[in-house]
Amino acid sequence: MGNRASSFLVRKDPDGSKSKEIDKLLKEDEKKMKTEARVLLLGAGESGKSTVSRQMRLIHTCGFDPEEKESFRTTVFSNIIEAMQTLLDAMKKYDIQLEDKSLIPHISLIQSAIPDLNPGQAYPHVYLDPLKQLWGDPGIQKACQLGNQFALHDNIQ
Ligand SMILES: Nc1nc2c(ncn2[C@@H]2O[C@H](COP(=O)(O)OP(=O)(O)O)[C@@H](O)[C@H]2O)c(=O)[nH]1
Ligand SMILES: [Mg+2]
Repeated sequence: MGNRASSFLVRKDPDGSKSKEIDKLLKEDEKKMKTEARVLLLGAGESGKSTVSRQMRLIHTCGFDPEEKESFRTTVFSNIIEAMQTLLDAMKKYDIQLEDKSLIPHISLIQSAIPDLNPGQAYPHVYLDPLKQLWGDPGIQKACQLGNQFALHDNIQ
């Protein structure tokens, strides 16, 4: 088995150039690692690990490239809808009613599957009024006040 593996390697790298290339990469990595400070962030979920790491990137490196920023934008969209779904679920759990009953038809839109946005795609306009109106409802705000009881992200306000 060992012989077969080594003969395979020899065939694939007859002049040893691949091996030299790997050695060079290892040396470069070693050099790079000597100048690198590695930080291990430990903490419970939602304790701020990702936020600290993003802050360090913003302060000490050149921040985020356009592709990353675009991925954040699509994440913000799904987070907004997910937060509203969480609030509607909490209202059911804590028996809180929407004060404005005319908003009830908006619930099915919010509870339906969240569309995946393509890069550069605007937020679907159909969500704008339902989100604004639901957010303005005292029932939703009451659920929001109870947010610490069902792990509502505290950045939704
Ligand atoms: N008030 C406050 N909120 C924070 C701070 N750092 C993070 N957060 C918020 O806490 C939540 C969880 O943060 P995140 O970095 O995702 O936590 P992780 O789960 O440990 O990665 C997010 O809503 C953050 O906006 C902070 O220093 N102060
Ligand atoms: Mg995180």
